Amino acid sequence: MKSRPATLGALVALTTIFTACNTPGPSPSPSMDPGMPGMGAGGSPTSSPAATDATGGAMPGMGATGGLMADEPVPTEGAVPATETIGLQPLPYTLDGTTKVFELTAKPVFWKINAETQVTALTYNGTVPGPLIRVTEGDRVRVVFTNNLTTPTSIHWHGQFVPGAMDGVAQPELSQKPVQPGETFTYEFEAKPAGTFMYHSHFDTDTQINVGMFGGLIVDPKNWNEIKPDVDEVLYLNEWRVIDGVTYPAMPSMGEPNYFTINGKTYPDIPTITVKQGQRVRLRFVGAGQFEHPMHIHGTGATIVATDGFPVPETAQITKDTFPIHPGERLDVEFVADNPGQWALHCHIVHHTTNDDVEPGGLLMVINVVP
Ligand SMILES: [Cu+2]
Repeated sequence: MKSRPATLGALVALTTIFTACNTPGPSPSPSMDPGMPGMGAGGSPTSSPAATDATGGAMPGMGATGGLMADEPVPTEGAVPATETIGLQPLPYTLDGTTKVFELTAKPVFWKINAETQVTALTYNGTVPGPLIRVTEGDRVRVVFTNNLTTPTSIHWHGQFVPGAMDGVAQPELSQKPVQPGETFTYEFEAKPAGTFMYHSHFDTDTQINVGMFGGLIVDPKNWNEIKPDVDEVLYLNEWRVIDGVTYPAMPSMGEPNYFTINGKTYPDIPTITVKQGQRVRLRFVGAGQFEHPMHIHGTGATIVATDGFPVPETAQITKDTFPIHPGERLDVEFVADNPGQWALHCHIVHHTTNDDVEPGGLLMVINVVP
């Protein structure tokens, strides 16, 4: 095992350096040129709504655009221990005529990414990822969304062809105003096209998405019952930065994160997928964070059957054993489990298979093919 204290010490030292570099000050850095087009003094986009107090100054703990700065911890205000232990649970709905009505509430919770590690997460319905909304292409979908965070937010339906006013882009205000704390906003759209998607915040995205504000969205084609595989699993990948028990947004500007999760958990807390020999298995990879993850499967190849939800025509399908998943990207892959054994599925940026530099951890899970 690697020396944990030394590593942690180095990280803290690095944090201190980054903190010093990133503290907003009067002297503009090259990336915060006050003369840049579209930028106000201090580097704030002039078109963005500013979070201000009554005197017009930025609120404590908020950047000038209403979001956290990279070196600021996720606020713990209002957070309670999560009552659920796993995310992506199917979200029940009620019917209003033929419209499927779902309810989502944004709330901060303390979320365990493994037995020892707790993060402060901003969530939908208290889990990471948020619950799974699964509908059929052509369904009328209504989502009644309440914001119980202490900061504004919104929901974007990543990959869905929704009307402009339902697209959730609240920063800048292309689709709507941000949903303020305590407010409710209703989204409604026809589910199309079919495929693998996610929903996520589209306000202060550099912070909110990374610390849990994404959830499951699958739209099945109308003939799904005829074509569906025996096993169908969706895997949302994201990253965390936890220093001395304090959660920070995992941003490329802060260097490598130190925790990496599949569906909100690190190895060894990611549930094993058990399949019977001969079954057809679909894995749906989703890049929910902001780092690339080349996911490598042992013991088999798998065929890419859909990219970003769109089916790949059979004549264009390719089979691989390593699947680069970029931020925002979805790859659906399928294989027939013809090789019995316990097979690793892991990121091949192998640092991403550590928990705070300790291996094994992170983006590593087992597919158990039983005879
Ligand atoms: Cu990775």
